[in-house]
Amino acid sequence: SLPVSSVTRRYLKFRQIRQFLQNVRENATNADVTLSNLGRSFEGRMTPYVTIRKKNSQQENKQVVVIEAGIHAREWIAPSMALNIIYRLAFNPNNDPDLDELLTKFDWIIIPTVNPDGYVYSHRNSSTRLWRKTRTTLYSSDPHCMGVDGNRNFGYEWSDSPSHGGNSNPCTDNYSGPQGFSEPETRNLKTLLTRLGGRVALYLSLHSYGQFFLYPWGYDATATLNDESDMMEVGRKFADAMWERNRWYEVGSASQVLYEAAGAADDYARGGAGIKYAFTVELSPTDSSPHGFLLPAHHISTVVNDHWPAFKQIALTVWNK
Ligand code: ING
Ligand code: ZN
Repeated sequence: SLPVSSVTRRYLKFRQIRQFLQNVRENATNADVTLSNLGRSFEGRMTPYVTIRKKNSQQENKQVVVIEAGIHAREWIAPSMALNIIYRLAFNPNNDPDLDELLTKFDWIIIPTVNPDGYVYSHRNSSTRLWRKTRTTLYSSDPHCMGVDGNRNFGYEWSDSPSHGGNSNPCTDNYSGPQGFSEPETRNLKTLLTRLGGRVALYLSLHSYGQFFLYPWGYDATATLNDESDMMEVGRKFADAMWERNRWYEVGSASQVLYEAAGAADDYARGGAGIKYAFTVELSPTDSSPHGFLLPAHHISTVVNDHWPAFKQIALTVWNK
């Protein structure tokens, strides 16, 4: 079977991700790990997630860091980053002295593939590699027009208007779905956040690519947060930690730095679930890289090594605020 350290060397197929997570649950040395199911995807796949807690912790209502990835199928480095965070928390392979503090302060809930159907489809062959959406078949009879853009389907200020970055045409890559939370994949996340109530201190939605650290609002560039300076402060910590590794990140509101996009996960986390520190991270490579979504697997280890200090830094920053 697959050694757990393989997550730093290759992109795992969905079946291998399930095996990896089972392996982590059984063999974790540094933390207690539970493996649960977020719910089923459109095609009926279980959506695994892990809860990582300090060993033998009795405390039931700790603050939580939630990290989700893979809502967009082709952005393979995002699930890879999520799996690597799981690996580091569960095994502490580099004897990182910060881990005790990170597990004392937070429980960690990590969902590496929010859109398992899309992930499987993008692994099928080279002609489907760049698939972005889910694989819902309900809204068109044209086989080229399957799926919904999960990051346009969350039900906070949802809109399918192109003037807010959505689309009502199922044949487009940013199809918003017929209404907010029409899709099981987004409803599954909503259920988790509702159940966690006020415990979530930090919510991170992992995507690629471009090296952007983004906060709400995505739905409208004229809507601004009343606590934008707090968001910017966390973003600067992330960007400064990345700069130490020679990677330049731009920080700002999604709609102002990139483009308007109604129905994104972080807008819902903030506006619907009431989580103050909700962000989208557009991981490497940069905008100008020739690789884009097709980042070769030999880059995984440097990307995840370079990013881990920044993730640690912002978790500790939100704790202190
Ligand atoms: N980019 C994000 C997208 O969903 C984004 C950018 C995130 C915009 C959050 C607004 C809010 O289009 C990618 N690469 O998916
Ligand atoms: Zn994305």
